[in-house]
Amino acid sequence: MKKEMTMSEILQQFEVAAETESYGNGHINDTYLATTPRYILQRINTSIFKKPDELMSNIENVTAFLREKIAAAGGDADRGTLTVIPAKNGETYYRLDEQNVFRVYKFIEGTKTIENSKTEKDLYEAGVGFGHFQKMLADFPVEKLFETIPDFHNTPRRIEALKEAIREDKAGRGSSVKKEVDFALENALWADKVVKGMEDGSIPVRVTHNDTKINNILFDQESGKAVCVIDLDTVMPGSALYDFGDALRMGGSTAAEDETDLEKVEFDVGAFEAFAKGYLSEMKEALTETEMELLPLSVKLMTYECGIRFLTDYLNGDTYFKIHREHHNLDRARNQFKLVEDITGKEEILAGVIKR
Ligand code: ADP
Ligand code: GN1
Ligand code: MG
Repeated sequence: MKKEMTMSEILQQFEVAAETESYGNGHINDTYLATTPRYILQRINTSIFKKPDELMSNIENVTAFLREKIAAAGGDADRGTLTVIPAKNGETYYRLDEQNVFRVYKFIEGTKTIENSKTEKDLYEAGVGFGHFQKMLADFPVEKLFETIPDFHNTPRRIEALKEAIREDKAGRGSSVKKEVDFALENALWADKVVKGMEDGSIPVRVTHNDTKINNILFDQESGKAVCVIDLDTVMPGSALYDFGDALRMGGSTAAEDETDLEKVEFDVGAFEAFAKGYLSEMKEALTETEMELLPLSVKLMTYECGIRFLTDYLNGDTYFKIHREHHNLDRARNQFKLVEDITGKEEILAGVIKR
């Protein structure tokens, strides 16, 4: 930090008096738990989210919109969506300096996140949770949203970024990842499918979450039902296919995203079926025929895209995703590419599941 301030002093800017400890397993922001009473304090990653005011405006608008919807349906809005605690200065965040921008949320009690070990019931509930989230936002005024990360799921642009990273080879790692680079480029052929469809109008543009990892949903500790979709930093115009595919990228894998024993990394058809059942119980009426058909492909696409993002970051010297060991991003990329191969072999089975 340029200026020095303890986390407790930061919290005082939100009129919260509490101690803090590090919390959660996110790859992007620094998350702290404020104890007694409990709040979530986050340092927004401003090298990724360059305009925190626009980011927080999105979150304020989306949560206010969801709050009304949930209350109108007789639900508990304090649990069903995030509550932003404003800072003393009246803003929704506190800026200490350019690198240190903080926000506080109410801690949603009685919930848990699921990292790796997940059951079919968890996946069904996650499908309901993300599907319901998307359904509630169907009539959100899209013109109110800022694009917090431009071209976030523009897969062809992600491939261009990979090519640039290969050319620049900033970290001198290019020669060690030839196999992975070849795999990425050989598979680039089908990767523009969703982006093209959105451009030519055959795939509708919707308000989507865009980061539907299973640990971005809070489940009720007792009933296991989805309570709240969190990590709203990337809520932007997008495709329903992004949210469906991204959730199964992690939710459908038999192993963790960074498992290095690739024998253990497979795509679980049962998990796919369970998630799809939950998701379609909310979204079946809203989806077009084209979207339905592309559900299996979306899983392969989002897994592939994430793999090339990890590989690109590895080539760039690990500047985007947090890493916890040497070659972590390369391990993640290899893992995602193994999953892509496995999904490719199962595409017909997945299409059969959706038909049923
Ligand atoms: P990142 O963008 O780094 O992934 P998240 O917003 O997903 O950060 O938060 C990281 C973790 O903190 C979540 O996976 C969840 O476990 C926990 N968390 C975040 N917000 C809340 C909240 N309001 N109540 C309870 N837990 C939360
Ligand atoms: C990041 O923030 P987190 O950990 O929920 C990333 C996602 C990736 C994911 C891979 C803003 O998600 O796009 O799919 O890591 N979020 C951002 O695990 O880039
Ligand atoms: Mg997260």
